[in-house]
Amino acid sequence: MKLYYHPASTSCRPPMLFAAEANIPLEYELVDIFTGEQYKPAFESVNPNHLVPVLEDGDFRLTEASAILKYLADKIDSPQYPKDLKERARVNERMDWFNTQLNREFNYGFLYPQIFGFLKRSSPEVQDATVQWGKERSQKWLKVMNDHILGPGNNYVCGDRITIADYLGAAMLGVGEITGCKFSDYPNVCAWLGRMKALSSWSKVHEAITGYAQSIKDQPMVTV
Ligand SMILES: N[C@@H](CCC(=O)N[C@@H](CS)C(=O)NCC(=O)O)C(=O)O
Repeated sequence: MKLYYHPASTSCRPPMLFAAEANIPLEYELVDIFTGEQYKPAFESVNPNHLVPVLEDGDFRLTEASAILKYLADKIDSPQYPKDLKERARVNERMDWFNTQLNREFNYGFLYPQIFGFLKRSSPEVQDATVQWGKERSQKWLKVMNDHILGPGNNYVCGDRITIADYLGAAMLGVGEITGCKFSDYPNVCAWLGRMKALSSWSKVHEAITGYAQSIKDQPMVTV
């Protein structure tokens, strides 16, 4: 199987981390999204959304990090995507929540406008309002995560065992950690992120984004 990817991409890290931890051999094909390779005809024919990741398994192509994680887990019959109806529904619920609540407001609404030039808003007023709004919304979701999703009996987001939902969520929050968020008001979130960072492949998979964060470390950042 082949994964079209970019190492600095938050959406690529979950399948990369899961594949590394589960010893799933993947051929990696770099798509340089910083130079616009995703818009060139060669990649457009692979994914007309112009986005990575894309998984290729023979003549089957799959986009969306969440769907790719589920496919990889099922392909190897992984207990990290349980078969039991309710357990699986819980994993799906958490993954949808990460994609549609946390990622949208924590990354796209709060961090990315601060760290990626092309997402900076057009005036300082709009930028400040965007970041403030994103921060407030992120705090809401982090509190839900801290108080209701994680905690005693829930070392991971679906209970006491790691699932593919943890891979998705940890990559999304990992960007914050790397850019200076301490999450100190959310001790359960900190402890969970610590458990995820202890995975043996974590550092390698996060090398590129850690390097990027290092390059902007003197830039002022609003954090949580
Ligand atoms: N919903 C997609 C989002 C993928 C995505 O946003 N990929 C970004 C990198 S993290 C990308 O390829 N961006 C290129 C661009 O916007 O031109 C998923 O979960 O896989």
